[in-house]
Amino acid sequence: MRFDVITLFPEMVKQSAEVGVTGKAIKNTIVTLNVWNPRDYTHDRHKTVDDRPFGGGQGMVMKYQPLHDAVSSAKSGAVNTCKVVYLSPQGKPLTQALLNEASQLSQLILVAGRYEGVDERFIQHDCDEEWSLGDYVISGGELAALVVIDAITRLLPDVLGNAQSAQEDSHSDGLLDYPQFTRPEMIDNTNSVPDVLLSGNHAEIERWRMKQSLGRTWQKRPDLLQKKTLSAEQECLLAQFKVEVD
Ligand code: 9WO
Repeated sequence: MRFDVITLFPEMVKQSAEVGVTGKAIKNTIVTLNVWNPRDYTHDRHKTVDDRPFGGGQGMVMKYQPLHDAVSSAKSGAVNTCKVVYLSPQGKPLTQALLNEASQLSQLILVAGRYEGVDERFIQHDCDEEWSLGDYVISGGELAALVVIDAITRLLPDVLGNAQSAQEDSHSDGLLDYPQFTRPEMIDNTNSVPDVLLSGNHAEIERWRMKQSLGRTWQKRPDLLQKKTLSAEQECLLAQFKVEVD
């Protein structure tokens, strides 16, 4: 899969992506990452990428033409399926389901805005979608683009060592993760690891983990539970959880 990021801070995007899981995927050529700086597509002496907003007001807006030309360059290679996405708080809330879908694309062009945003005509004419990470404002779209790249890369075949691990993640089944423990068994002279996890009974461990996932989702994110239909066994485990917390 190919990612292209339109950004005034190409080094920030490149350097961050070269760390960890995304960095490994780039090294192994499972993903390619290109960055395009709108400043390189300006034609004036001062390399102007922003201008004052029509109608007045605070701050600056990114100009149409450098953004348009940067996206055109990013589209130059031949690919099957490509989407151009602008990252902003006005976008569609990003979900695991949307990311799963996007992981099927051959190219994703992510546009990171700065200042007070971009000329609206760029969003209308040049972008296919607008995505939001959540209802908060950050200083620019770069960190959002990096989140999208990270979340999609880990879904690609052969990226995570264990082919199953991305499927087993929190949210892949619409439930929160169960609690995890590692050595030592005792902290502050208290044996605080649930006995079942030390029992070696794998069927029981699986049932306990499902019960914890259901219970924690019920406690912390009841909105997620409302969207799901539970199996008879899951209903039973959740009922047990509720009795045990009482
Ligand atoms: C800044 C600003 C300052 C004064 C008055 C109004 C203002 N609006 C903004 C603003 O929203 N700036 C954005 C910064 C412009 C687009 C890129 N920026 C951005 C993206 N901030 N937050 C995001 C973002 C992206 C995805 N998900 C969550 C937040």
